[in-house]
Amino acid sequence: MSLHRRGWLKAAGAGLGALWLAGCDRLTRSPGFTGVLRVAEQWTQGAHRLITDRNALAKEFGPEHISTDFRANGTLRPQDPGYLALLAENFAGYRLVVDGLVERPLALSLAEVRALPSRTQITRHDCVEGWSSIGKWTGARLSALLDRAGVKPEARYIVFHCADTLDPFATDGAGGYYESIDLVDAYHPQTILAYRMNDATLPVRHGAPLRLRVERQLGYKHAKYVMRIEAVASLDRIGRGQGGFWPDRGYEWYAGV
Ligand SMILES: Nc1nc2c(c(=O)[nH]1)N[C@H]1C(S)=C(S)[C@@H](COP(=O)(O)O)O[C@H]1N2
Ligand SMILES: [Mo]
Repeated sequence: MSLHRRGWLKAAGAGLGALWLAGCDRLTRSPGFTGVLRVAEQWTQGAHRLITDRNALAKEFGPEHISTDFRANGTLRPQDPGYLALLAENFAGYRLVVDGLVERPLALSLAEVRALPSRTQITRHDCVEGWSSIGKWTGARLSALLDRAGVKPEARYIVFHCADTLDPFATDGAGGYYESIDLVDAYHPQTILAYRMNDATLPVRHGAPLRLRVERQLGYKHAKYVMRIEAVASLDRIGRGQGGFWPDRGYEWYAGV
């Protein structure tokens, strides 16, 4: 399942390269072949670098670098009645739904989310609009949540459905914020569902009660106000089919930093 997939991804660069080289070993003495081999080697090294770089950690900072005024962007306070009702009772009735292509669909209270294995990290948030802020985040590891639900082998993406309608004028029902990531980012150690920011409860403007941190990508991938997490095989039938509110409006789906 997901673990196999991750193992495969890690092994892929080295494994494919090794197989290729072993199979071609006898040919290396034929003079005309070494050039071809060198090209192949460069290609597999390139592929290896691409794959392993996806697993590398984003830079982390010391506490002295935390921004005194972390900017907020996009929705700052959802006006959706369902969200306002949850907020009014301090999210006592909030349940994080995990469904789609999973063995065990979940509906977890915030206390249950906080009880999952967690991670704290000080990272820089880069918005596509040209500003950056450094903040300290604590949250549940998405990998732990997904392992609890049991991601089915046919799942390829994890979708985050948010509470806020960012475009109330969308007539096709695609005005709600959502985002999606692949399983490499979903299982990345710094990918967390944050419930604390700078050692305090996550404020509403930054996505209370839960917001995604996916540190290898730009700000718009970091879904705030996460209500539901869905494992899917294809993004085609979600929103307008491009994998996110902003990707549906022309932004890149993969926004590496
Ligand atoms: N639900 C939701 N998530 C969102 C947005 C939004 O409008 N709604 N804006 C995105 C953008 S463009 C950025 S830069 C970050 C901003 O996070 P911040 O408000 O904590 O700085 O949230 C992202 N996630
Ligand atoms: Mo952004």
